[in-house]
Amino acid sequence: MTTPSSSSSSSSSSSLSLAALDRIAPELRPAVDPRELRPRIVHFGLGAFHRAHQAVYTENAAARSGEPWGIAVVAPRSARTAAALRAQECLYSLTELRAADTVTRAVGSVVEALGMGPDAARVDALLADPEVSVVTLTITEKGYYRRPDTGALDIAAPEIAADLAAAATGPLSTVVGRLAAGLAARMRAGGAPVTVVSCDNMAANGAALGRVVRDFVEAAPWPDRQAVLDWMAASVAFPSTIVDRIVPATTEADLRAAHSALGVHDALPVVGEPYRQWVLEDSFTGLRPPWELDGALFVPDVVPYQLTKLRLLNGAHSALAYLGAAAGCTTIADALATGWGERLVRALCAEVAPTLPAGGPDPAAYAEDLVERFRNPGVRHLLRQIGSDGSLKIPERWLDALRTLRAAATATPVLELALAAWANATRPADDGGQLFGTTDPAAAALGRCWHEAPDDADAVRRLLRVLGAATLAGDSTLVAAVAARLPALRAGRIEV
Ligand code: CS2
Repeated sequence: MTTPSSSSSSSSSSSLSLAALDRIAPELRPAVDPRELRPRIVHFGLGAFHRAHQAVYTENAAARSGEPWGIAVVAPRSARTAAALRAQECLYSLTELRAADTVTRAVGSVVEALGMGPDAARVDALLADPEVSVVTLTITEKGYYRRPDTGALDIAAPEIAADLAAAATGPLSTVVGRLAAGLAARMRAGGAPVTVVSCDNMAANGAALGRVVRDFVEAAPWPDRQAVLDWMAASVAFPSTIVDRIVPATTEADLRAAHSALGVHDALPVVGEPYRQWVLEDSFTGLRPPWELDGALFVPDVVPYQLTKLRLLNGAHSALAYLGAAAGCTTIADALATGWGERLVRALCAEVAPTLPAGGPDPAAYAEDLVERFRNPGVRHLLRQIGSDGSLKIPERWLDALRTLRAAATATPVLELALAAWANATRPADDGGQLFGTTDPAAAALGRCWHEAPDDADAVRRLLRVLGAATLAGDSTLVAAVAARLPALRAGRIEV
């Protein structure tokens, strides 16, 4: 596969486009020519993370294999982002934020950008197309609509209930509904096998996704729903994966920097740390891109990698987010630069390490790598971004480890401090939002815990129940230990 080069240099536009690639330094051009790719992957979730992660692996896999793996990206909500990407012929740039400098280049693996609502017919056609053999998702934890207590699809959630009611005729607004309907359409169109890959930060993310999609099909008003379920059991794989790359939200300064590096305007640049990792359960059905050519690992069992990443990296991230906010920090690098930041990362990793299955990375070495990665001053990763949606992140990142440790009667001072910092950050602010500007779909319920509780311990108990953690809420020693940490946090004192 060749690198795009001078075909038509006549475009006078100053925005990124295929024609404008001629004006970009050759080493900054995509590794593939998007015109040589086909839409063989459908991706739901047009956020920065996908563009800085799976899209890069796919581009390099296509470039190195010569196979035409292109991605049709679907924006679940913002059709505007899809339109902006289309205006650039699906090109965008990625800047690697190294500690001392940056490197920018254009990425060329996206070949179609669709809005899930306005382009529903095209999305369905792609999902039914036998040439599409892989579907990937980055829709964040809240896109799955799982019940916190059972992990089943929350069919009472208004968006899911509306989609179930509309399932016979559309339009569907949730990715779970759209995907279930698309898979049903695929079965009716001949039923070529397909692999659906959740790339969100949840333990057993493949099984979690398979469960909610099946639950949707079971509850949908389709006469052939049993046939759809039977076909899914035989022909649709939901492997688990771990994706890793720190990708902060793009800022105005990033936009300007991308422009000056490329020499043309890019409305949708992304930035990320140099490090990236992708570990996938090797259980695909049908064709897949040779992502291993770009360093992805295909393994029989992802659990040791997945729990290490979730509990150490994401766990430390969330702890830094809430403790850092209480201390007045803005970014992860700020929190690492305090007197307690590095100590917190190491202490959390050491506390949680005994809960990790054998076969993953060495926790102590992993902790040192995290300190290095989190320190990177080039990465302005906002604590507010990481602290948002805490009610969905905390159970994945802290609570399973906490349950395991408490069942073994092991002390959990760091997780208690982290929980206290989260609880502190759920306090309602005067403007009606959360104290440090985080957002959360459960914000109202969390805020009510503070209004209704007579004291800190009772608030902690209620907050844990909102997380679906009834047993932990009934652990009075834990609740008292968490509550005891709150006064210092309120005063902005971090005592790791
Ligand atoms: C972060 C993750 O925002 C968050 O909650 O913890 O996005 C984290 O940066 C990635 O999982 C790193 O791979």
